[in-house]
Amino acid sequence: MAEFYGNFGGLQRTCSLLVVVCVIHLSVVIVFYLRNFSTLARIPTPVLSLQHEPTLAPENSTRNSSALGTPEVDIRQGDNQTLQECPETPPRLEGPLHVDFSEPVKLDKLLKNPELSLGGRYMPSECVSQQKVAIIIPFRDREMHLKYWLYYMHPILQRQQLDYGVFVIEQDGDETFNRAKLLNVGYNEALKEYDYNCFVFSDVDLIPIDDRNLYKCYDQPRHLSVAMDKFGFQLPYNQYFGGVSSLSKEQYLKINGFPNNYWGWGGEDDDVYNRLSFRGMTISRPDHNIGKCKMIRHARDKLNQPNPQRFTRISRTRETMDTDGISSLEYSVVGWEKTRLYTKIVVDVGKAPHL
Ligand code: UD2
Ligand code: MN
Repeated sequence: MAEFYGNFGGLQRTCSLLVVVCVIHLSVVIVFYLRNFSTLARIPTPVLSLQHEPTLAPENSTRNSSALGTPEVDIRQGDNQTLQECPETPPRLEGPLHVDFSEPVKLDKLLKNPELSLGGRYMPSECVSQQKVAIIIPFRDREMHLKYWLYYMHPILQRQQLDYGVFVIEQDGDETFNRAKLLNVGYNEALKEYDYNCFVFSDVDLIPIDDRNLYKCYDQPRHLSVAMDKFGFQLPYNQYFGGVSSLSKEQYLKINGFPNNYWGWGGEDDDVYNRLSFRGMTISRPDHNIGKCKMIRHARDKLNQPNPQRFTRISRTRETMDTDGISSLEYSVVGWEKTRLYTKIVVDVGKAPHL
């Protein structure tokens, strides 16, 4: 019996010890639980809110995008809300617009637009754009035209809810102008900055006069400037692909980009048309009313005289397109400038061969 009581005393001590250990364990668990709970409760909104971040957000910033695809939701709005994909038809479009080149325009208001980031970058704060659009402008010595372009185009592109960047590709030096090669340079340089999957190639002197003409990409390569005032608001011919056009990255690569060997005015747009049709693509266009646009009147530039080789070159697109294009592009960047309205890249594209 004494032995039993002795054992019982031991058992009692062990049990008490066990109870103490359990109480300590429970308290530790409760303390940890409460601490984590209060941390979680503090996480909420502002951390992820980039909605009205000032202009220097990195170009490759926080989008939760898939490889090429369009992100379906965005985490920029903090308050536990996710952004939906932008609608097919942007809700703030105005339709026909008043565009006038007779009065000078001022860019000061645009330069203060907090929604534009350095480099002429914009993405809507209210939804996630379906595409990432690089707008490429071939350029030399057309400051006044560029000013009009920026003045009219930024508000239009914003109403179109595009995630876009503007690239002005300026040919350095005083060699003959090479529009198509500059466009290839623009494609290449834009991709170094952001995961663009759509490219709009636009003359600096063309403005759409209806904002329903969306500057984005379609199932087929798109010709956007279909009814120009300079052609009496008609297409000059069915295969015409000049002015403003858009190609997805995939469409552009399928044709090996644009030709690099058209020096001077003319023919390069027809070569691009040939490339597209040789690769089995067709041209998509907005309807005639929506596709109306205005060109700023100008004289032929001194260093952009009609290219005498253009007709022979156009007749040989099929043989040349696989070797002359983005795959054979050579140039060097001479300088660049970023403002809130554009990224300008100054390039040496080489010399026209002497005839
Ligand atoms: C037509 C086409 C254009 C192109 C060109 C033939 C239209 C509206 N456009 O334009 O897409 O096929 O014929 O090459 O029909 N540029 C400069 N500085 C220069 C020269 C040209 O910036 O010194 C740029 C500028 O963006 C200009 C573009 O190249 O808008 C086309 O040159 P253009 O405007 O002189 O030729 P245009 O109006 O006949
Ligand atoms: Mn022009």
